[in-house]
Amino acid sequence: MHRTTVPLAMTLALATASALSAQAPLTARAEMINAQGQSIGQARLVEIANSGVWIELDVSGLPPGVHAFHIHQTGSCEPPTFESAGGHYAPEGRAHGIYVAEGPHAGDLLNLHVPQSGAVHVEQLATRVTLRADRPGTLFDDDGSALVIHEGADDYRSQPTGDAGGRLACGVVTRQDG
Ligand SMILES: [Cu+2]
Repeated sequence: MHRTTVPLAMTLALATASALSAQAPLTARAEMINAQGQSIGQARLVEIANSGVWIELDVSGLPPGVHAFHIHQTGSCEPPTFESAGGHYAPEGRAHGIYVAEGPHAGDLLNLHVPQSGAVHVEQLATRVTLRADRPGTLFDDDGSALVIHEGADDYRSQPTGDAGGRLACGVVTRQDG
C-alpha cells in the first residue's frame, strides 16, 4: 500500500525526532469523508523537526480534475457542506495564497491533480504548522483542525479561499501518538 518514499520519510522523521528528543515522532491522522458521510480514504500526518508537518493523503472516489487541498481552522466535518470546518487555518493572520505577498495561510497546501481513476496518493509538507501542543501554529488548538478537499482548483491568489468552490471531502485531524 505504501510507496518506498513513505518508509524513507518515516525513517527521516524517526531519526530526526530521536536525535533531538529521544521520543517517538508526533503523528496524527484524518479519516476523509465525502458529502454522503462515507470514508474515501485517509491522511497521515507526521511532525518533522524544523520542517513542519508532513502529510500523506491517500483517497479515492474524487471527481477527476484539479482540487484545492487545505487545512481548515475547526476540527469538525459535518456533511454535506463541511462548513463546520470553518475557513482556512491562519493563526498568524496572513492572507490566502502562495502567490500573495501577504500570504500564505498556515493551512494553505498545494492542489491535488486527480486522474480519471478518481484516486490520488500524494505527500505534502505544511511548513507553518505543528502537531505540538501549545506551540504557534499547532493543529491541536482549542477547536482542532480539519483537512478539506474542494470542488475546484486553488488559484493561490484569490481572497480568502483561492476561488476553490465548495467542499467535497473533509477529515478531522486526530492525534495518534505511539
Ligand atoms: Cu479549503
